[in-house]
Amino acid sequence: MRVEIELPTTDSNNRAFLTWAPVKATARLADSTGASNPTGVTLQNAGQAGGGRVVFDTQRSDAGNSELQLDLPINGSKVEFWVAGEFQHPSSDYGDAAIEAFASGASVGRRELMVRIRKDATALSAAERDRFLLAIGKLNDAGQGPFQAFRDTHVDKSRSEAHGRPAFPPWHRAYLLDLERELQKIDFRVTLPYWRFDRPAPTLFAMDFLGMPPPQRAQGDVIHFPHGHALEFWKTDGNDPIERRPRYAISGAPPQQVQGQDNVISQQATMALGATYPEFRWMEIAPHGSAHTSFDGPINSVPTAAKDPLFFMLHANVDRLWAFWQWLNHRTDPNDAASFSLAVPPGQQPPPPRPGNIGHNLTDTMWPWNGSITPPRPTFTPPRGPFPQSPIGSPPGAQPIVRDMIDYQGVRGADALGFDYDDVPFELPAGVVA
Ligand SMILES: [Cu+2]
Repeated sequence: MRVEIELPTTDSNNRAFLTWAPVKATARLADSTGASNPTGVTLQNAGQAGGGRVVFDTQRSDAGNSELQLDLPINGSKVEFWVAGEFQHPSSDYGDAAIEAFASGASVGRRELMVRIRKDATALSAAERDRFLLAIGKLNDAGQGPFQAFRDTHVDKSRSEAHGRPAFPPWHRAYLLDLERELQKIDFRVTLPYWRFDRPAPTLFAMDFLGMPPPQRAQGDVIHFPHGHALEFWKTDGNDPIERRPRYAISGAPPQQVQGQDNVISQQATMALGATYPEFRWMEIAPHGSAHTSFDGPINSVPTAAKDPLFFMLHANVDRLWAFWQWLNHRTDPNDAASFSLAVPPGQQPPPPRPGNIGHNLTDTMWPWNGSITPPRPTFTPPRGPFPQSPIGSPPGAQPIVRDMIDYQGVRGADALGFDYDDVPFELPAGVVA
């Protein structure tokens, strides 16, 4: 007897991936020798100790169990079930999570997989850290690789596509996902780690992770890496190395307030900005902008920030804060003005006029993936695009629109975008049923 388990989020090399968002999977009797009709089978979470874990349900839910009974017909037809990564139990390598099928106490099938989740950079194992660094280092390829297109996307001439306006969170969500998919082409186990800028991160700002500048300011701000480090030969814009020097004591976190003004405010204070989108997106200034300006170097200004790999970890945290806020306040319905709105944050000045607010409306395509060179879009050749498809699913499609970025977990029924954060659960909103 043999049971075959199939997941929709499987790549062409038969590797399966899960996040916290449940997917509809199937089990069937691929070999019915000795089976009765129907055959009672138990699916179990069966990964390695300390590895990724899975939960099952008979319907789409946010409350699965580590075991599920199924009756499989002897004719081999498929029986559907739902499976998700168990919250707070992500994988740290491929195959450390698995589904195992048992019949009458004997193992009759096993499906290895990965619960692939974005994690706090300070919580990565050395192997996870080095896989990420190798992948992004390879994407850069000493300045000759595809990374330059990401750097060229985030420049002064594209600033108003993504900054100071409502699409700041969705645009950066797409930008990160585009980069993450490129990293996963290099190493399918990699996800973007995030820098929790409201907490000390001594293991991130260290020689073996993001490198360090020389101890004395007079020696310059060029980041040094140990010989053999994956970012040792990092270059952008021709021949520029990474330059960066913290303006705060690196053993701590950047200050939450500077001269009575909000600076790198805590996650709690960020949530307290408000439960509506216009209130929340004001986080673009603090903590987001303040996190950037916690350093001397390219990272502290929009046109140059993406030269530094730190940018992507800083922005993964900005995106995580949005995701956390969305979960906390149930803000996943794009048609709800509290989830997305063009309104100016309360008490703030509107940005300079932009025809039709193009690029910031819910149904607008996003540059560069739309390929547009028509003003008010930037008029230079878009460095990136169309949006890369993931080997495990098609969303958000080749030309994502702003709305595609909002319900990234698909809690309202659409397909998930394929990423999740280690501390942001999947939760079905009230009134949304399977
Ligand atoms: Cu930006």
